[in-house]
Amino acid sequence: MRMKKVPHFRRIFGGLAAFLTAALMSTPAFAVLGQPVPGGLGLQAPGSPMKVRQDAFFNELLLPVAVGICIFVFVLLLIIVVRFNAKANPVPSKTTHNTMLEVVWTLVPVLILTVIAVPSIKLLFYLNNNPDTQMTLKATGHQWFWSYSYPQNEGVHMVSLLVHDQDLKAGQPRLLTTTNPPVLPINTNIEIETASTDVIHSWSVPALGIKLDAVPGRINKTWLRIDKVGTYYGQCSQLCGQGHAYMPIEIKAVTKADFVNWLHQHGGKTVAEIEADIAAAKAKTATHGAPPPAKEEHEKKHKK
Ligand SMILES: [Cu+2]
Repeated sequence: MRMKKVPHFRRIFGGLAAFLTAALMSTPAFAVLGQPVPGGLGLQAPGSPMKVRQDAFFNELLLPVAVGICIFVFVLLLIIVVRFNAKANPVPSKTTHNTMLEVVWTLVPVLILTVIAVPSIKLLFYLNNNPDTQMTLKATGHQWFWSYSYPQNEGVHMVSLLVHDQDLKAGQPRLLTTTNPPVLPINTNIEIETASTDVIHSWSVPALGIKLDAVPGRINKTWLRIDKVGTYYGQCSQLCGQGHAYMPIEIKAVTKADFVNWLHQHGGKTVAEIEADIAAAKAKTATHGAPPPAKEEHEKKHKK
């Protein structure tokens, strides 16, 4: 019986290992930036420095720790099944306490969690501390779509609706494509603000490493920097009702020059241009700082 089982086991494990290796190695080859791929394993390819750091945290620390713990528990289980079954071990030990073992199995998990906590908190600080941002995008959640505005440019806003299956063009991913995606420049620190007009939604784009709840009655803020030109897709990530699956997020990341062109086409101005306007207005109104005319003079003027 035993002789027969060994090759069978080896075949299953061999096949599994070959499949995992092939799948893991082939993922980057067909990885598409900004969207999930059929049969994809692992996280989406990064398009932002925040996602690069999240990937490193997951792939270099969390995943090895999790796999190590799984293997350790699996091996312990195998030992118990083989060595301590009723046949192999007819008279079980009556031991109930072991001080050393209890100290170890309390301390080791605490140590593992501490090791994870340090880089985790560092990463949270990086993600949450807005550096100097050069522009703002505000995403507002509605049941069931997103609208966007550029607070520095009052006139520039858009409503992003789901493109239904029958209207999809070649290459447009299903349930992710929108009618009117917001455009953002690459290599720019962008403040992201979220708000909601009804229930809690969550604005999430996996390849950019961003997920921010959109809560009615308040504005949440974070920041984003995009490294690569491309189209990035995401979905509402807070169960918000019947149409939750049908409010995708699509972002077009373009070069700074293309962004300025796009902004001008939509009647908007860059932050630098707005600042120049303000400086010019300040220069023009500098003389308005003079004291108001005396009371008598003012009355004389109005009597006429
Ligand atoms: Cu939602």
